[in-house]
Amino acid sequence: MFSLKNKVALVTGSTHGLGMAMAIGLGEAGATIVVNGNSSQEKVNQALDIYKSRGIKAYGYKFDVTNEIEVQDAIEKMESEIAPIDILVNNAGIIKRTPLEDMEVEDFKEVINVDLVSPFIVSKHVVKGMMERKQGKIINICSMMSELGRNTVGAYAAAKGGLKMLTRNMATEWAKHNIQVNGIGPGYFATSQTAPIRIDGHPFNEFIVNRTPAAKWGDPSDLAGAAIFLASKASDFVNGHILYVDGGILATIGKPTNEK
Ligand code: GCO
Repeated sequence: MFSLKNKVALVTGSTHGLGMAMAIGLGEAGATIVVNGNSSQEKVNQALDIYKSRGIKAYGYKFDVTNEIEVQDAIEKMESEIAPIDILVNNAGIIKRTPLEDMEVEDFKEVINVDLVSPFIVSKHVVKGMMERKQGKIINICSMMSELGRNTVGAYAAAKGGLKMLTRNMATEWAKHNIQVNGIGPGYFATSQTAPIRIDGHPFNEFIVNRTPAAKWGDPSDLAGAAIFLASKASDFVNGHILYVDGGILATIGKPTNEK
């Protein structure tokens, strides 16, 4: 039920971090992984070496998920060179931490463009093949900020809140084609994106450990199981669901700092 044997999974932003961790999980469940990054072909090739060192069949494509021409060309290329895309994980994303009143409009738009518009762009070009084949899995990587606000991440919260509703609308429109669209909402994970707010002694580091019932930051490998579930037959009747992998943050109002 959880096997992804003979499936092809495209994971955007999978040269490092949470994208790589989820893609490794999908690969270890049997999927062929299509790795994407936009920084450099070298980075994509370095990532391919990591996947292959773990016995995962992987191919790499450098393209900008916000550029519809590049996306369309890349998807046509990979589907002719490899095989149709069975599983799409829209993971690529950025964050800019600035108080809203100080944020440049261009910076706000860039966050919305990468974190909300690009999942629409990539999904639009992958879903047509899924509709023809009458099957497919799309997983949008949401966030705690799909549900909660936090100082300085207003653009990111707006994008991830929108991505939650885009996920539900994709599910609404495509479920009849046997395409399941769901989301994963990571809690706070130890990645390069959170490194600046995770350093020892940083007030946010202590805050998150205290705010999380599991009392720790997540390890990227903790997301693999949720990705495998939503990519596999096990979730064939799950539509429009955001699966939070957050150590319990959303289950609680938290506790006083002096309470154990
Ligand atoms: C922040 C963090 C969060 C996490 C994640 C939580 O600045 O609050 O970067 O945004 O990265 O998105 O789900």
